[in-house]
Amino acid sequence: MLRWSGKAVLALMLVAAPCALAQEVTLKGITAFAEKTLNSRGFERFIEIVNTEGKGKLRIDYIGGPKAMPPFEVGNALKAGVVDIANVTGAYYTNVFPESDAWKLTQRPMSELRTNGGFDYMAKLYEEKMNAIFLARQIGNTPFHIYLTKPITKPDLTGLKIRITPVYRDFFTALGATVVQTAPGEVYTALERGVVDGYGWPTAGIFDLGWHEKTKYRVDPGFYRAEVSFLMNKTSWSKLDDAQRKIINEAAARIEADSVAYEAAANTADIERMRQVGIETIEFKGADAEVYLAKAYDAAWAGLIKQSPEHGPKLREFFSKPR
Ligand code: 173
Repeated sequence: MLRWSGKAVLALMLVAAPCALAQEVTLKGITAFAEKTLNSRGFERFIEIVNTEGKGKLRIDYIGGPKAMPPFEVGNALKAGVVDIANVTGAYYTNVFPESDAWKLTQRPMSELRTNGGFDYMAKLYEEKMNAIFLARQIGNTPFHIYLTKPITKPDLTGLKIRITPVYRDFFTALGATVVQTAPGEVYTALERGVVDGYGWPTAGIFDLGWHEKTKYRVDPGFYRAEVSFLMNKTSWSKLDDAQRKIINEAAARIEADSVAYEAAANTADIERMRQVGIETIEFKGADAEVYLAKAYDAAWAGLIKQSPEHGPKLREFFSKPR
């Protein structure tokens, strides 16, 4: 029989205990947008901060973007714990959690939503429906637009085929469009082959994948506010200690706080660049613009409330601008 002397046991404990405590946790991170493009950059900065601040405690292993996983699969993968942390927009996982697409309808800043109960309401739904922790919104101040290869003279898309995600479905359908859903990775080819006459996308980012080469018009004003956020699998989160959570929360809060300035700069730069490459602006003004925007919000809220009679009206109260 093997017998341990008291001294040997003590020595083992001294060696083993600090090791167990010091073990570094590795989290798998994925983005639904192409690596190093506008909508991934905030996440890449977040990973850099976490990996610097977290040395020896916590590390995010960046698996990458759509080459590693189709964008519309990211929500499922996060829920199942196939990945631990994700950079993704609500429109890409309405299959898992339909209310996620409501973020686009926020007319108040995140700082206000974090105190008016709107954030907490959504965070609870993320936990219940997606087994997820909502960490931060890194894109929240950028409108969407219709981009076209053919001109229009009024807010009417009848006869046009437009590339969508769930973000634009209700609105573009209300404007008479025929809609085709694709991931961003398929937009260039769809434009090139004439499969679509245009697409929805935020103000900034069309240069990232070369779409400006095939785009002739941007329709103004922009509508809604794009949302791209960091989510974490709740089970993975529950395994972290306080120090590890603090590193993640602080890095996430930093990126959310920086987003207003980051987006404003990106939007200004891309609008100027569109002008330079000859993309024309089709602008609805005055009453036309008001009707256009009212239609955008009304169509989306109606769609959301139909999908979710329980939570839709509540979210509308939290997110909408007071009338
Ligand atoms: O793919 C999209 O057009 C889309 O839904 C989206 C959402 C947020 C940011 C960028 C694109």
